[in-house]
Amino acid sequence: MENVFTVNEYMKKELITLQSDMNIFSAIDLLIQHHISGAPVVDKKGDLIGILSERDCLDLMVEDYNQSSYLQKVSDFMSKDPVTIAADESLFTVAEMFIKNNYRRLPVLDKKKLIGQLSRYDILFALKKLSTLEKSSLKQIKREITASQGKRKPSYGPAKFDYIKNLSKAIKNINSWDPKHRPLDSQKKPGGLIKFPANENREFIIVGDLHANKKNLKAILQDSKNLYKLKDNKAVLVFLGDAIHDERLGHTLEMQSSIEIMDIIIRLINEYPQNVIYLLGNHDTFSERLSKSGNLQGVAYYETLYKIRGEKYTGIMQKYFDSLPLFIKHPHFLAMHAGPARGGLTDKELINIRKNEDDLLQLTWNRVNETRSTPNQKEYGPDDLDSQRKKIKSPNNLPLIAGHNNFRKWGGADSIWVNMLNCHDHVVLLSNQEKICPYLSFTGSSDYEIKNANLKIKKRKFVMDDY
Ligand SMILES: [Mn+2]
Repeated sequence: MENVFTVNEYMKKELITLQSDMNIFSAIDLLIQHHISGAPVVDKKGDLIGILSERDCLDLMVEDYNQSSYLQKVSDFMSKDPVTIAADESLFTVAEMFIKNNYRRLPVLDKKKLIGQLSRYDILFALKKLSTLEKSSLKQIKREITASQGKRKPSYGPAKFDYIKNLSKAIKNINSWDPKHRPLDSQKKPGGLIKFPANENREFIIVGDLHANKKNLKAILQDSKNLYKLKDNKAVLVFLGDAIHDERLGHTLEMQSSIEIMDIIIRLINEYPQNVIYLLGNHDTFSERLSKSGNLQGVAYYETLYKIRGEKYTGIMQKYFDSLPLFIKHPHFLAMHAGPARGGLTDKELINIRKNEDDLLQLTWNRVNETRSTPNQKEYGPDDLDSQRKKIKSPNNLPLIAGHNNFRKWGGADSIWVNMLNCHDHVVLLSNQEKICPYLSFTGSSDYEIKNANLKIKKRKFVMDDY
C-alpha cells in the first residue's frame, strides 16, 4: 500500500520566499499581499537560512521606532536555524510537533534545499482523508508508518544542526571582544577580565549557577522580556558559570541535560555575542578534580559528549572552556564564579589569570569562610572582598556578586544570600533550584534588583520555540 500520510502529499510546493538582504518593509508588503503570516528566507542557491514570521515582525513595533527602522533588513528579524522536516516525514509525527511547539508552519528540506512547506492548515486535509478510511486500513497505515520511521534517523530538529560549527563560532565570538573591554594578556590572548566603562547604560542581568536546569534558564529569558532586551542591545546577560551538571541527588551523572543547556547557551552567545557573557565556573571542565559524592562529573560530561558528539566536538569544548573570561569589572558591580582569591587580584593578575593556575582555581572554587576564623587558602572572608575591590580601584561598597556557594544550612530557601557572614555588599546567587529562580538586575546604579523568574508558566509565549 502506498503511504499517503507523509509530508510530501500535503505540503505546499509553490512558496513565497524572502531574501535576507531584503528591506523588512518590502517583506511585510509581500506577506500582506499574499495573505500569509510568514515566509521562509533562502539564499541564492535556494537553501533555507531562516524564517520570517509575523511574530518576528512585531519586534519592529515593540522596539524604539525611528527613522532607521525603515532601513532594517529581513536578516535583522528572521529566526535563524529553524526546525525543519523532511518530505518523507509522517504526518502523525508532524502533528505532534505542531501540538508540542508553537510552530505554525514547518519548512520542508531536501538536504539544505527548501522544497516545500507544511502548515497546520494543510494537515486538516489529511484529517479529512483519514475520516473516510476504514478502521482496519487506518491500523495498517499506522503500522507501516511505524515500520518505515523506525528505519531512518529523525530528519528534523537537532539532527540537522551543525554542532561543531556552532561551538567553533561561539569561541570566535567570545574571543572577538574589543580589547578595550577584554584586555589581552601577556601572550596577546583575550584575558580573564572583562570591564565596562562608566557610561555603560545597558541593563545587566546576572544568572547564578544553573546546574543543567534548562527550565530555569528559559524562565529567566522569558521573564521581563529579557530575551528581547538582548536582541535590542538593551541588556547583557551574565552567566556566573556552572550551567552544567545536575546537582540533584540521583542525577549527578545524568549528562544529557547538561549537553542541552550548553547548546542553548552556545546559541545565545552566537545570536547575541556582545550581550551574553559566560564566566568560567569550576564545573566548566572535563577535569577529574570535579567530583560530587565520589562521582566524577567532569569525566562523565566528557564521556557523554564524546559518545554523542564525537572526539572533535569534545576537543572544541575544551577550547571553549579555555576561552572563557573569569571576572567582570563593571561600574556598578563586580562578578565572578566562586569569590575573590585570598587578598584579591590586581587588574593585571586578573587579565593574566590563565598563567596562574592557583589564581584560576581560587576564583572558581573558593568558598566563604563559614567558621569565622581565619580563612584557609580555599576560602575568603570580608577582608578578601575589601582587598579585591581595593586592588582594582573599585569603591569599597561596590556589590560583589558570586554563585557557587550553597549556604542552605544558613537558611536561604530563596537561593540568594545577601551580606552573608559579615561580608558587606556581597551577594551569592544560585539559579538552579526547582521551585524558585532568582536572578539579579542592575540598571543604572549599584542598587540591584532581586528578581524571580516565574516557573509556573506552562505555555510560554516564546520566541525560542525550537530551543
Ligand atoms: Mn561552582
